[in-house]
Amino acid sequence: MPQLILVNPWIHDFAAFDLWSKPLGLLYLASHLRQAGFKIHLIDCLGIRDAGTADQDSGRRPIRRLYGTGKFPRHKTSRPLPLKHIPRAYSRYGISLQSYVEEIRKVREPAALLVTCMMTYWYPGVQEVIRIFKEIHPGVPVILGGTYARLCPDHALRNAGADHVVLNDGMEAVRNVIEILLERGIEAEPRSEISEVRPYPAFDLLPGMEYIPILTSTGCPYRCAYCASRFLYPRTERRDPLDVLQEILFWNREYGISDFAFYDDALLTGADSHAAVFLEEIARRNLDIRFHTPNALHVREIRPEIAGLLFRAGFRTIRLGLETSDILLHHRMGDKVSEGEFERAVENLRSAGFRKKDIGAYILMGMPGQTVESVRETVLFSDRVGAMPYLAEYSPMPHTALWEEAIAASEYDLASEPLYHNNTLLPCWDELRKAEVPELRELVRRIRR
Ligand code: B12
Ligand code: SF4
Repeated sequence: MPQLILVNPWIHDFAAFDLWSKPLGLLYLASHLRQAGFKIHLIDCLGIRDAGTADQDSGRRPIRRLYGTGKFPRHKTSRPLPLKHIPRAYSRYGISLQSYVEEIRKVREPAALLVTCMMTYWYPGVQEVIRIFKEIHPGVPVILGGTYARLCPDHALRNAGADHVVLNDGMEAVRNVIEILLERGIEAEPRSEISEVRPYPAFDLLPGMEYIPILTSTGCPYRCAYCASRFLYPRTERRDPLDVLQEILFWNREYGISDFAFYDDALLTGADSHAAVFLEEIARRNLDIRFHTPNALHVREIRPEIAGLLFRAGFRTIRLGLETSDILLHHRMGDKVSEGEFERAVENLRSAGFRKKDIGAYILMGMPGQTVESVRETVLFSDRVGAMPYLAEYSPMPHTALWEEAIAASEYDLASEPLYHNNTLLPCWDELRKAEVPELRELVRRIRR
């Protein structure tokens, strides 16, 4: 049986935090390829359990926090050339180099290496895993897919070191991989007919799972100017709510998982025939299950009955996509929130039983044309209304409506260097505005305390 190595690479960045971060796309791919008859060896460079401490600068295990979140192990590393002038520590987050090499060596004759990458500016991790793999297994094909490849295909083709770059998602991506392997004479004996029905993602390949990310739909009906959702998933597709229910029950029953994080772009859209159906069933069963929404919920969808259901079903971490309280700016960015809607959503959540500390509001900072004052006002507004402010720094991306404006506003060459999409750089703000960021952060810290 041909064996494939699937890798979730390290993160090379100024900062990284494990906010229910798992390579869900790669794990779906793993299940499909298993079904197609391949043996899978999965290496999660961001795995915590097998991380070891060999490379960890402090020599200690990373601190873990509530509900499965926490720090990654980290090893300080030199900044890539385009970031040399940034006076900040840069690290490789994840398992040690030695652990990765050992994992790669475990497979004597891999048929291919498959690599994912979520952020456009995380490609140095991709380069590193591919470089090391090619040293150990020269001549074995390497296939790259995921968000970085899809948003920056030319850059990926030229720089990642992969032999093939797959630009599709879902079943198309699976077919592309099988075709590439067939062209190379690598064929497997399918376990069953490759079905269009999604098998569950292969979390069984990640030992010691503390939580499970769930994807119940793809796409989003909104069109925010700063977001790539429309490009990545032009159509909204929803899974059968009873299938979602079965998946949640399966992980809870078979693996004892209590924490679930939704990865949907639009979890609550059309809730009456979708999310409300499986959440009502979960609430009715009175299970020890907690839900988290690291990816924001839509403010507009938080009606009183939905807020009540979220509370009863066991939602613990609520994040709302407020972005800004400046209605004119909202209008320019896609009208995700209209006047009065945020107040109503928070009021509904509070009436349902959520406390202020359970409700977080994401506030976008660093958009072209956005002022520091507008961010400050939004932070104070969120506090006043009864939600904890969370600053989310803007990351400019190709294939978004704001891209051209972002390029024009930035001192960095965003178009040719994805490292400059890094939100830590606040690449679309000038030095004057950046100088006020520590004060904004301090304001947020004070409120959250
Ligand atoms: C869930 C999510 C998160 C989660 C974490 C997810 C994780 N794994 O760590 C959280 C909420 C923590 C998060 C945070 C952030 N995120 Co985010 N996130 C997403 C989201 C909504 C879904 C990603 C996902 O897992 N999808 C589900 C899986 C099934 O899809 P997939 O990974 O794309 O995989 C499919 C294909 O790509 C392909 N595929 C994948 N891998 C491979 C490999 C091979 C070999 C092949 C053939 C195919 C293939 O097949 C898969 C199956 O269909 C995307 C938007 C989107 N709709 O994609 C944004 C997105 C990736 N995030 C984005 C941003 C901006 C952020 C933040 C910077 C936000 C902020 N300002 O704070 C932070 C940064 C996080 C950090 N520094 O650690 C941007 C990307 C920015 C960039 N420059 O690349 C996106 C695109 C959203 C947007 N605004 O447009 N995010
Ligand atoms: S609502 Fe969220 S996912 Fe949808 S387009 Fe706007 S930012 Fe993207």
